[in-house]
Amino acid sequence: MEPTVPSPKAKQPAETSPVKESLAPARGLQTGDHLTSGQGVRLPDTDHSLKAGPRGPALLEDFHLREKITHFDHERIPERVVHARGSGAYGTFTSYGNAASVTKAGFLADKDRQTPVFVRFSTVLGSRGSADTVRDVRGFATKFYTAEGNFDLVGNNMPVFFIQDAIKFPDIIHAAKWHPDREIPQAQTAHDTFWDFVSLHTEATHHVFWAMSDRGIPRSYRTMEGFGVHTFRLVNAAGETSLVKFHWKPVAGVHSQAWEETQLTAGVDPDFHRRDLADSIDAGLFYEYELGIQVMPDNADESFEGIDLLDPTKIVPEELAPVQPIGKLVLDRNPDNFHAETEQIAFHIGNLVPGIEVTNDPLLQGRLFSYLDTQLSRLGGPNFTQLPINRPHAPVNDNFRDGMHQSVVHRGVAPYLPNSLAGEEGPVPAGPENGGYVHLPKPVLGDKVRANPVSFADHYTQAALFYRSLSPLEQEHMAEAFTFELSKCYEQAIRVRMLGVLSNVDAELTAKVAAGLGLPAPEGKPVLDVTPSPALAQITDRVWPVTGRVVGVIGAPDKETAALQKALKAQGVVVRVIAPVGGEGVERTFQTARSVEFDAIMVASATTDLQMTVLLQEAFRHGKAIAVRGKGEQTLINAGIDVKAPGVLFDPDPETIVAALGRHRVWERMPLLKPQASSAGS
Ligand code: HDE
Repeated sequence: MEPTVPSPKAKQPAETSPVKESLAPARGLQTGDHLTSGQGVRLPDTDHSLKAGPRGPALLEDFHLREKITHFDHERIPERVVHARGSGAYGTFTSYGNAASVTKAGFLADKDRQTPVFVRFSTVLGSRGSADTVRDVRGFATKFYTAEGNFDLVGNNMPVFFIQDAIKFPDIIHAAKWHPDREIPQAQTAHDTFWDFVSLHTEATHHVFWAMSDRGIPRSYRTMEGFGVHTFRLVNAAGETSLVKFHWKPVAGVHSQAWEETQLTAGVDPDFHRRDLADSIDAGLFYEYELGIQVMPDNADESFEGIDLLDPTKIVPEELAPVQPIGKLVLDRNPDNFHAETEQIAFHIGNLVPGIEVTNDPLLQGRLFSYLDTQLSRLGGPNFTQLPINRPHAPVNDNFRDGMHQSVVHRGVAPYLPNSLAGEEGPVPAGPENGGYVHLPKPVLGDKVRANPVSFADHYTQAALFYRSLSPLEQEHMAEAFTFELSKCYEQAIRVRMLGVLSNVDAELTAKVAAGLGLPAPEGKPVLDVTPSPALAQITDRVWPVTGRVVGVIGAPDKETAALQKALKAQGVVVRVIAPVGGEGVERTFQTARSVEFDAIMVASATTDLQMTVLLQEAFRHGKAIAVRGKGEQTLINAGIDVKAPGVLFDPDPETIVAALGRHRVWERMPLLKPQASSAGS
């Protein structure tokens, strides 16, 4: 055998390398590099934990470490693709019983029937960590754990939607969320892609009007309406049907933040709404709403007073079909664990009970697919219905088997139907006599096409109806909101196109927004005849309950101020003392307090502190009542505040403060704060 001669190539590497290893320039992995086996990143020598030997066990042997770290590595689940940011609470729904005439659903039909619920409120656009107070639609999703199974009313705080057809949902959401290149902006619509889409897609107009109104910036979840948006079909015990829209009416009324307040709050307390919900429940100041329904006859063309009830961009004005209260919801218990309850709750509008049916609204039909589907990736498989927060309170017996995270140990050998082996244990399909859900038979007529009916075509009349139903101040706010948002666009063409859309709704609004943008107002074809719906205005003379409203008291309270505070607390008002430094009974210091946390201020001592000056100026500008006691007047004068202005209350009794809080803001003061036209050029 020939002796093996080592090849010259194999001998060479170390010696012939032109650069000594220690001198090689450091180069991390770069895009385009491929890792081959054995070519890894070398760990630094100081990483003792990874080594076997006297200093510690090898990584694979240390199962404590491995289990702990492995679990930690997987603590996160995907956030919701929309409505990622939210918070929730448990409560009880009590039925008034008057809905029995329209539905056989026991939780609505039986007088005084109490049903446990979980409600999750949310914003739509922002990620889980985004601020609560951004301008956005709010979700208002309720899971009723009824004796007949779960019913989910997955609504919003606005009664209409951007689109009429489910296939457009990814488009509107892609356009409204961040730009995909930089992932900005977070949680807001003030950017090009949103306005590009809605200006090209005019069926969004009515909804955009709601989003730009004060409804887009609620004061708290306590002060929001909720809407089922779609029309549902209710069926009573006699099998009679009606078309119905669901409404949540807040007992505290509908109130909003001022736009400037929302922006400050996003920095001062990004958890503002979440905190208010949790703190209020802890303090026994529960959130309350009435559930109401608008009932319309179930006619052949599914329309009412010329309004197509299957069009989710349309409302039925309350003046045409009054909202009839059918029950009351009280939210009175905070979850114990955010992840297990608020994050893992899975709503699905297909969670229906006998007596409540869906309609052929094309948006609603699309949702029936999406809500189950999305949970598969969010909650990791089909058994999310077994999670405690999602489990119905009614018994479940079905042939669903196996799958990831199956926690039920099913017995029996025959999970199929028909079978002759399961005997008593069943299950068998339940008929109506056993409370089973049986879909109402409905004839289907006409051609199947991908097109909207002609009755969906009017995109402007109801936008005008909404705008013209608002109080003048709300109209002003809407003009400011449009101006702000469009000013944030980079593309002039988008602004111009959106002005074109506005001009087909209302000339006055278009003129205001155009003036703000420094652009000519197009003439368009504004809606001429429309009957306003006063029920849509939120700034009215009505005085609302003050439960959970917050009054900040500047200065250590004297005896009389303390008595005043006690009287306010007795009415459910939260009183927070703001003092120069912390101490007994002090909840905010001059350094930590900001005006946005309070609905009214009481000034009980004299100070020239700069932060208090800013706080008072903001409170004054945002129309908050300011009560003055003792040397407090000097503090206002120091802050340059007109002590004779409306809503500056000297030595008020508790009733005067409650009355001011009950109107939410001192509306009379707001127009006085506007720059006067005559002084504009001076
Ligand atoms: Fe949703 N929506 N949606 N939506 N929606 C979701 O479901 C969807 C629509 C609403 O607190 C997702 O579990 C489609 C209208 C609320 O957990 C997803 C369409 C209304 C919540 C989804 C709509 C809503 C969601 C994301 C058009 C008001 C939060 C996570 C066809 C009536 C629920 C999830 C919660 C959540 C899809 C339209 C309200 C992806 C496809 C209209 C309040 O399934």
